[in-house]
Amino acid sequence: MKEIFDGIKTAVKDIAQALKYSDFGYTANQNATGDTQLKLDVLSDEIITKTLSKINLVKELVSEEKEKALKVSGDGEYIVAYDPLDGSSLVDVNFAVGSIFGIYKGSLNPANLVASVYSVYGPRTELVIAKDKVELFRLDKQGDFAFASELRLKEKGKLNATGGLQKGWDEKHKNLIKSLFDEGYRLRYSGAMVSDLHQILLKGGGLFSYPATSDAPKGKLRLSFEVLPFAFIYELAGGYAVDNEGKRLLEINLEKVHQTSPCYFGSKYEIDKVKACLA
Ligand code: P6P
Repeated sequence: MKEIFDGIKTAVKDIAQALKYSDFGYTANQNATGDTQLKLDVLSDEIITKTLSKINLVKELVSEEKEKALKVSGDGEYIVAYDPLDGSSLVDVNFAVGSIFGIYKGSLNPANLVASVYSVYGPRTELVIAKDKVELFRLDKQGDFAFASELRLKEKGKLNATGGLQKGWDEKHKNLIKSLFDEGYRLRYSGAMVSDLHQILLKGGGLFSYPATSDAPKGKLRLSFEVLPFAFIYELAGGYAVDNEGKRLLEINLEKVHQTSPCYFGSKYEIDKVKACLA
């Protein structure tokens, strides 16, 4: 799988460069989930497609910006599902955004998710690779991703990242969020899941939630290239990732490429609380 990781590193470096000077306006098109595409969404998708489709191990690409899976020339057994630029609507306010990759062996099924990778384009360009452990790398002056540290979640954290329109939250979710703030948790939410989840991972714990809401009863975040890659990472780092019934996200039945799910990611104390509040 090293070839795939190396291909992702190359694409991430190219996207980091593109973000600095490219036009961050909107196109006239929408993606499969109805989001109006930014020129940077399309450019990032093109960069990743060009880079990964050359890798023989890769047989198919699934992207937030592509309606359907794209079969590529490789005769390998890996499917790479990715969000090319998560949080892209925040580039115009210069917030940290990133790319998210799930690497599936054989078919697009949570049980076949064998590795996850994500990048964060912030003051530094960082990369997290999760296969047998969760490792953080930072782009150095020589243009290489240098190993920085292994990432582990503690039993409990202090951060509460609360997604979704609050007027659309149900009572159980409202009570869960309030109980954490009543315990002194700090609100940390930027609107880019990749950056919000990265912060909780690097600070050692907390809760990120994007619940079912009245306007998004099945949640907003996409399973194959957003939710499941982070569920894999959080569990490997010693945390938990569940849906709004407290069930493991990595056991969900994935039927459609752009399928969404309510999602809760966090350390043990917080996810135990989620299960108790939502039961
Ligand atoms: P809301 C970004 O568009 C995104 O897909 C995730 O990165 C982020 O967590 C979520 O949507 C933000 O959605 O409804 O809170 O603005």
